[in-house]
Amino acid sequence: MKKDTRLVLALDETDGKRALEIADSVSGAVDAIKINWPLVLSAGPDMINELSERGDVICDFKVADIPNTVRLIVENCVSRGASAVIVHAFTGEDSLLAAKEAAKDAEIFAVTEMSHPGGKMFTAKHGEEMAELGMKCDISGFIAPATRPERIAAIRSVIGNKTILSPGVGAQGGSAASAIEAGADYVIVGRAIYESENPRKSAESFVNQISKVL
Ligand code: OMP
Repeated sequence: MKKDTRLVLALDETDGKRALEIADSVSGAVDAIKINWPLVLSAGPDMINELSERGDVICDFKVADIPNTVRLIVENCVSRGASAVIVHAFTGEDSLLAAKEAAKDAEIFAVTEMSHPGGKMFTAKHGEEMAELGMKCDISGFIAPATRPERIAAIRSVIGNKTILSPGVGAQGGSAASAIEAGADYVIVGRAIYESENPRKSAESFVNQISKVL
């Protein structure tokens, strides 16, 4: 995945036509587009193929299953052109290894601690352990919350120079600059871009905030 603007768009827009328009409008301002269930369920999985023709696509299906099911899902994403797949780490070592093996040259990112308030109930308590497991399985990187930058720093201290992508910027209250300063490589932004009147302008404004702290 390129590392030019350090911005990833979470394209949770559910109208397929509008989603592609937004993807085209932010071209060059984002390093990748993250696709999640809302768009895939409303516009179909071919959306992964369509977006992959435009640039890097991260399939955020937060895969949490037994190794065989994880393998089937990851293989499908990669066959459609995805550059990366997001999985949960709490499923344990065998499932994480299955994801890594199925991904081949694509990247696997594991969730350590979720960004919403509920993320503190269970995931935060095991964030470092999940990061350690991800290191053991040699996955590409981790998802850590922009809503709690100190937790990004904590995960960073466990994972050396592996990649951190940080959601929770904008609509969830986190700041792009604080996330990058705490050690994130990329910030993930959804509603604050795709629901804004001018997604391109909004994406550029995040890129600007990020560039000021680099
Ligand atoms: P906005 O809150 O609209 O910016 O969207 C955030 C995006 O990041 C959504 O697609 C979420 O599913 C995703 N996300 C989180 O918000 N929190 C997490 O802890 C993990 C993710 C993720 O894995 O991307």
